[in-house]
Amino acid sequence: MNIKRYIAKDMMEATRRIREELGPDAVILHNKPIRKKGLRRLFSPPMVEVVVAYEPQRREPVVVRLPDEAWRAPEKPAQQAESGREQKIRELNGKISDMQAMIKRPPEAPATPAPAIAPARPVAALQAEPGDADVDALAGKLSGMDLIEDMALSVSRKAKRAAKARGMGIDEAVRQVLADLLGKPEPIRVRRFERTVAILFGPTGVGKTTSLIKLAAHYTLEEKLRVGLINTDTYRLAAHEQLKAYADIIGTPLSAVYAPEEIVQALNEHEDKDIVFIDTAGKKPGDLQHQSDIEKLVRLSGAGEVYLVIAAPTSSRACREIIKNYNCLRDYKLLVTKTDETDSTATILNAKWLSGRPLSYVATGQNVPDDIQIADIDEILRRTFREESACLSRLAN
Ligand SMILES: Nc1nc2c(ncn2[C@@H]2O[C@H](COP(=O)(O)OP(=O)(O)OP(=O)(O)O)[C@@H](O)[C@H]2O)c(=O)[nH]1
Ligand SMILES: [Mg+2]
Repeated sequence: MNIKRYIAKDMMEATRRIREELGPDAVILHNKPIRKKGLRRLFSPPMVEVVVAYEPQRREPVVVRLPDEAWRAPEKPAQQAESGREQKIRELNGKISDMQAMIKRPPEAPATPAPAIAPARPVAALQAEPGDADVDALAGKLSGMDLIEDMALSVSRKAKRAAKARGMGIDEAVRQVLADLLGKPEPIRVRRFERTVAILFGPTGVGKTTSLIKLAAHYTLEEKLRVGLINTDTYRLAAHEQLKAYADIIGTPLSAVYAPEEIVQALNEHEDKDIVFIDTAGKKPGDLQHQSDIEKLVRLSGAGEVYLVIAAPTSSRACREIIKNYNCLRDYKLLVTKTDETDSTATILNAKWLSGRPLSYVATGQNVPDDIQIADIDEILRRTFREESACLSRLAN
């Protein structure tokens, strides 16, 4: 890894030069405003110093170009011409695969937690009350679906009690207990006479940027609101390029923030907007600097809408760690992505149980802007029961 220092008139010029000379994988280590020394400082504008790390073999200029075809609409007869919205959506979808190729993660960045379905724990390990064999068995089934064990046990006990008290089948009782646990989803609350600021956090690669752009596209194209975007993930140049390309297609202005303190100025640039979405870099577990940046971003932005993004194919163990890592966020909602990649609803239930925070959206695929929806509790329950309905029904007798 080599280090190089750049002096430029502003951050935009610096990032352009860095990208041209070192390619998209260069990592900005540090930036600060500087001034010339002595009297000359009075007559010259402030400059910016940027220190960059890069892999030497990547010193060849790398100019990232997207294939022209991704931008070009297929030729159609006049009577079949697409509406502006359809064309934008199609362009967005066409762009996604190019963006993915463009974003090269630094090697140390951990991949999305692998889907891991834990084997069912022995029933004895669940420490159920003695003699309550039905509860034991039910809790065993639920934890076999990779539900957190204490949740599995609590749900089983409550369901058993409810089934007895109300004379209902155990599957119906479990359904009701889980519905209570999931609660009512809380999507973005757009204030009528006030700007709404929404910020998304989450581990690397879970779909923060994609979800943010889906929501931004929805509010711009469907709701016709004035939307602004702010990117704080400016260490990876390609990440900014990703968001910039999306923003250009939707037609929303994008600001870049290089230190949490700059968020105030960036928000001022979007004073006239109805909603401002703030994208953030993925957090690696135990990264204390990142934790402090998160706290600063929330405090300085005054964001009323804070989202923790988690991917559905996340094991219960990883889910527990993620919720713990983000306990610096006091008030947030859960946004679960990649539900199309697994049949399991365990992450939705686990994250809800561990955090106690409301669910907001689920993302169901890579298509922008369509593959996101407000969490549908009935659908989540249907999917949960599709998995284990046979087992639960047997316990009813
Ligand atoms: N299958 C599926 N893929 C998704 C979904 N949401 C995002 N992705 C894909 O997940 C990958 C990462 O998405 P990003 O939006 O860049 O993730 P991120 O959290 O912003 O990543 P970092 O900024 O690198 O931390 C991309 O390939 C997306 O297309 C989803 O709901 N389903
Ligand atoms: Mg991102």
